[in-house]
Amino acid sequence: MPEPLLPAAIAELLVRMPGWSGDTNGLMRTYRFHDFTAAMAFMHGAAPAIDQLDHHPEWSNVYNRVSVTLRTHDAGDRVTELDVKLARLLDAEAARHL
Ligand code: H2B
Repeated sequence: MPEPLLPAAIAELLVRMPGWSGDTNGLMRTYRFHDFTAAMAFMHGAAPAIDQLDHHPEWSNVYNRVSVTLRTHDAGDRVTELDVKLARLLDAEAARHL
């Protein structure tokens, strides 16, 4: 089971994660795509890799936007390395649909 990251570690990571914000309770980002179809393609495109990682985002869609919160339920809803990994995975997939 991954350990929660310390506040200082999260702050340091966020400096090099453009678009992301958050704290020990969650990493947050809202992606904006051209339209609804692109937003859906992003969510569907990311789904297999998310399942393979076995670590899932809390995310919601409004038209062309997808808002994401990442935290680890198995670690008391704190941010762990798995959330950082998932953030990078989502950024890579989003770049394919922007
Ligand atoms: N996703 C997130 N965000 N946190 C978890 O703790 C988590 C998960 N646990 N996806 C996984 C699934 C766990 O429930 C399964 C049984 O591995």
